[in-house]
Amino acid sequence: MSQPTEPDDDSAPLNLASVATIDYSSEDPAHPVEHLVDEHTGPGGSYWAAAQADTTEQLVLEFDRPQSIGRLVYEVQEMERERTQEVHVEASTDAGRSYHRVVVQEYTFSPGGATLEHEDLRLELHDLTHLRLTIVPNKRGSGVASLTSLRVFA
Ligand SMILES: [Ca+2]
Repeated sequence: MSQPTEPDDDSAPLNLASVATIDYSSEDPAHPVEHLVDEHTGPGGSYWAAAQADTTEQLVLEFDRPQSIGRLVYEVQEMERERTQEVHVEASTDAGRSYHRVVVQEYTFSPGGATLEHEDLRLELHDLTHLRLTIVPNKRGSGVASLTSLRVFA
């Protein structure tokens, strides 16, 4: 993104490490989930990756107290492979008993062209207990589920 997209009204993202617990279905020890929420974003940034290829993975933010979300930003970098990764975002307001769909995004990576996905989603979610991301790394092609960054704004 070449244009500044920061809104005037809301400033810093939530410090997810302090307001939520992050559960995950899989983690490559070399690319742990902490890399999702560190300051190393954008091209070449540290990233979370699943431990194995071609499996659908889940990341769940469990908030310490009901949370409103007005914006969600995430990035994915894939330099090596041509593949389509799909990310389902779902929210729960009842302690994870049920989820409703918020958005589904897919992005096709190509080593010679598109290698960095940057999503910046405006949302209007209230009283969330959980936010769940389901990542399908191989909707087309083959590869490992990964995310470079995940930032949530109130
Ligand atoms: Ca990172």
